[in-house]
Amino acid sequence: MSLIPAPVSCERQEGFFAITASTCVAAQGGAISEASKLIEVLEPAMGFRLGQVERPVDTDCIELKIDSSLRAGLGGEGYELTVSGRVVNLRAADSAGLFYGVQTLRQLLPAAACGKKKVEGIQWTVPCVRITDHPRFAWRGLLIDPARHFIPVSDVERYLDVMALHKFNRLQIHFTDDQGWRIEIKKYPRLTGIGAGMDFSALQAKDQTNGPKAGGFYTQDQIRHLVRYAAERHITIVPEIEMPAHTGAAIVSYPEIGLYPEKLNALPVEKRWRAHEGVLAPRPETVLFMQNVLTEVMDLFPGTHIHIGGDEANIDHWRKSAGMQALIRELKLKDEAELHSWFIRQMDAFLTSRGRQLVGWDEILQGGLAAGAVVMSWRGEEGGITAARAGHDVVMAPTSHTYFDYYQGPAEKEPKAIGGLIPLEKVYAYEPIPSALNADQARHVLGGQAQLWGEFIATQEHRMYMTYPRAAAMAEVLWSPKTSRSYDPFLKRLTDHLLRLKTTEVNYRPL
Ligand code: TNX
Repeated sequence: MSLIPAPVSCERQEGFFAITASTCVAAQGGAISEASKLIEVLEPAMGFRLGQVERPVDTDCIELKIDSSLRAGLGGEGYELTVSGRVVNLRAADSAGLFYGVQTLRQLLPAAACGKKKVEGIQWTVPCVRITDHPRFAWRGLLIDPARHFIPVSDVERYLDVMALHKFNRLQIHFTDDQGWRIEIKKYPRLTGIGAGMDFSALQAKDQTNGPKAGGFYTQDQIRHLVRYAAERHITIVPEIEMPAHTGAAIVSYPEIGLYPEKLNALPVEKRWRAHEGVLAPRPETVLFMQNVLTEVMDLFPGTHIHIGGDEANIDHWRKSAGMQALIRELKLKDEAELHSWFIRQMDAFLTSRGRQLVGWDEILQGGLAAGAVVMSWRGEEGGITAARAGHDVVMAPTSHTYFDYYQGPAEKEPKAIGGLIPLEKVYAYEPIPSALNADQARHVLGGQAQLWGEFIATQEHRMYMTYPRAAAMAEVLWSPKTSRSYDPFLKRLTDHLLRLKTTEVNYRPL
């Protein structure tokens, strides 16, 4: 029984339950769709489809049941799983809890159950257990970066599949950056017409790409499909649209939102990539442009949180621009830093008035924020601490422990990475609640997220190699009780867990 992430409590009992072609899955109401998913996910490896029924029977039956009385103790994502020799009982207050209970059930089966091909001659047994489980944190995230290297839809689907097995519930997608704009916006077709076509990363630094071309984008239909696909796995996709910096691809496509439209418009597209200054000119027209983009983004993504980036703005470019200096005076602001926070607040007010919550990297803290904004702390813990003390919700994502684009072993033995060193053990040791926070402030820590920035990652194989097994460690950091965290027992469980990843055809980094 090598469960990852480890459950809150698990008692092993005598005996086994065996799943055979005659086992039925019983569910009613809100449990029905989760029962169907269970049947679906077991079918490829087992080679048979379990029958779905309404009423449970007292033998050879897996019952999934919504029980709202569990909410007080377990929340919507928690569950109780009891396996006896005759029946399996899975109960949760919500469908999310049933889904996570099913993931645990999959892990209780032989590793072969995770595979996509039929396996013969195997007994599909589940050890008898009593498990009570619920997550420590509400935000259990990973980030992928199709802006730097485009990620085909089917690869995003596989990424979501494996996330689900680890009980992650947020996937942030970094759709836009200097190197590419990857999301169709109907009002501004050149964003993808031009901004998605260039293999800018190859232009910029040849050694950053070693695979297929970086170009490509998601149509709105593909986005809707991915949102639905993720939701079926109880994962919310958090879209990230970068501003006011990391916006090169947008500026090349629409020079009028940048600092020097006259200069850029005079150049052919290919030449613009090197001539633009990569930061927006936050004139009223530009604010409107980005708000129009966000309107379409909100239509596509039903989740509360919309990420607007906000990091690494080189405001020196504003200092040197006569137009931006005039804008600062016109808006009665003090300097470039105030212009940055003024711009973020425009977006904040816009999203808030439409019932959404802005999320941004910790640079958005400078200059004050609306109460609803969520801060993602990446330059260490400081941003998270300041934000939580000021009453903002925070997601911890520090470069020290959660940057999965960093090396995970000695550089000479690893594929080329951006730098750094974050081995498995370091990820496992991460504590998302900064010790500087008191209990009240700590409640603002929604959870944590690991970042797989894509500058150096061009293929799905490499993506999986960088993600696993570190994401298995991160999953446990974010789900399991702090008190049960212990590295050596985790490593033992991980050895078994890697068999599951192997049958799932995940190209994880060997221990
Ligand atoms: C910093 S983290 C960035 C990304 C890069 C990453 C590389 C953050 C908010 N900005 O744009 O891809 O470092 O590690």
